[in-house]
Amino acid sequence: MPRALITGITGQDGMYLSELLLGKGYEVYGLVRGQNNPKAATLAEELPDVKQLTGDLTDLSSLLRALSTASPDEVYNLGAISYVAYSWQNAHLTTEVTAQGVLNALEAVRLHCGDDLSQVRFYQASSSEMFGRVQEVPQRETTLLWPRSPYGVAKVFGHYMTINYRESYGMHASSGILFNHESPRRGPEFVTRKVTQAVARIALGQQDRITLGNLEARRDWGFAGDYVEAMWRMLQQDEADDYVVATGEAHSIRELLDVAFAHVGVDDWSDKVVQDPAFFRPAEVDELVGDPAKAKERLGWTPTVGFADLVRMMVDSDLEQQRQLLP
Ligand code: NDP
Ligand code: GDR
Repeated sequence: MPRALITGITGQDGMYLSELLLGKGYEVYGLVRGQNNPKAATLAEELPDVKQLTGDLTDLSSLLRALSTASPDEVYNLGAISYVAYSWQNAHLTTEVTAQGVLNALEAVRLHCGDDLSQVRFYQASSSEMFGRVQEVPQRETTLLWPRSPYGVAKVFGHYMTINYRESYGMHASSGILFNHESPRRGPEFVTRKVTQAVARIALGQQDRITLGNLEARRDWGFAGDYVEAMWRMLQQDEADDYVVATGEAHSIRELLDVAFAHVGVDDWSDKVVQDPAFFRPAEVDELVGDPAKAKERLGWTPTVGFADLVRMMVDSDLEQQRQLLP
C-alpha cells in the first residue's frame, strides 16, 4: 500500500487530494497545525480514514516527526498562507510559512531519507501568482516570473528551492504551477466562493448586496478536483519536473457575477454589487491565463469542468448549505 504525507490537509486541495489517494488505496497522513484546530474535526468527519499528525511548516522537528511516523513514498506540500490580500498585512508570517516552510519541508525530507533520497517523491504547490505582471501570454513553465505580492514572492522562493533540491541532491521534487482552482470547498475569502455564497444568500432573501474590489481582473479558473489529479500524475513520472496546470481560458470577475446571478434568475446584478476600495490590492495581477500543453502532453491531463459549470456547481452547493441554516 503506497503511503502519502500531505501538508495543508485541512485546506481545499488537501481534502480533494486525500479523497483521490484514498480511492487509489493509499495510506494517507495529514499534517494538522495548531492547538485544537477546528478544521481537524471537519476532516475527521469527512475523511475518517486520513491519519492526522500534529505539526507546523515553521517547525522542522515536527516535520521530521511526521515523516518518521508516516514513512511516506510521496510528500505533497500544500500547506501555505494562501490568501494573497492577507499577505500584504502579514508579509513576515507569509514568508515564514509559504517560503521558508518549503525549505523546511524539503530539508526534512532530505534528513529523513539520509543516503537514499529515492525513497520519497516531493510535490510543491507553486502558483500562477508567481507570473504576476505577466511577461508572456499565455504563461508557460518557461515564462519569466514577476510576482506582485508577498505571497507571490514567497511562492517564487519555494519554487526555486524545489528545483534546487532536485538539481543539487537528485531529489524527485516536482513543482506544479497551478492556476486558480475552485470548488464548493473553497475558502469564503476567495472571490469565487465569496460571490457564490453571497448569491445564494441574496436568492434566499438573507442578504441584499455583495461588496467586492476590482471587477476587471481576469483569472484562469478550473475545478480543484481536476487539479489534484495533475499533482498525483506529476509524482508518477520517472523524472521530476515543473508543470503549468490551467484551463487556458480567462474570465473576469464581471463574468463570474454574470454566471452566478443568472443561475438564480437575476439578469441585471448592478444594484446588488458594491465596490469598496478596501478590497483593491496594492499591486494587482490584472490577467492570468495558463498554457497547459506540457501537462496535457506528458501527464495526459485535461480539465473536465468548464468555467460556467464550475460556478453553477458552487452556487448550487451554497444554496443547499444556506437552506440548511434557515430557521
Ligand atoms: P487553503 O488556504 O485552502 O489551505 C492551506 C492549508 O495550509 C490549510 O490546511 C492550512 O491549515 C495550512 N497551513 C497554513 N499555515 C500552515 C502552517 N504554518 N503549517 C502547516 N500548515 C499550514 O489552500 P488551497 O487548498 O487552496 O491550496 C493548497 C496549496 O496550493 C497552497 O500552498 C496554495 O498556496 C497553493 N495554490 C493554490 C491555488 C488555488 O487556486 N487554490 C493555486 C495555486 C497554488 P489551516 O486549515 O489550519 O489554516
Ligand atoms: P487570487 O484569488 O488572488 O487569484 O489567489 P482571489 O480569489 O483572492 O482573487 C482573484 C481576483 O479577484 C479580485 N477580487 C477579489 N478578491 C477577493 N478575494 N475578494 C474580493 O472581494 C475581490 N474583489 C475582486 C482580486 O483582486 C483578484 O484579482 C488565489 C489563491 O488561491 C492563491 O493561493 C493561488 O496561488 C492563486 O489563486 C493562483
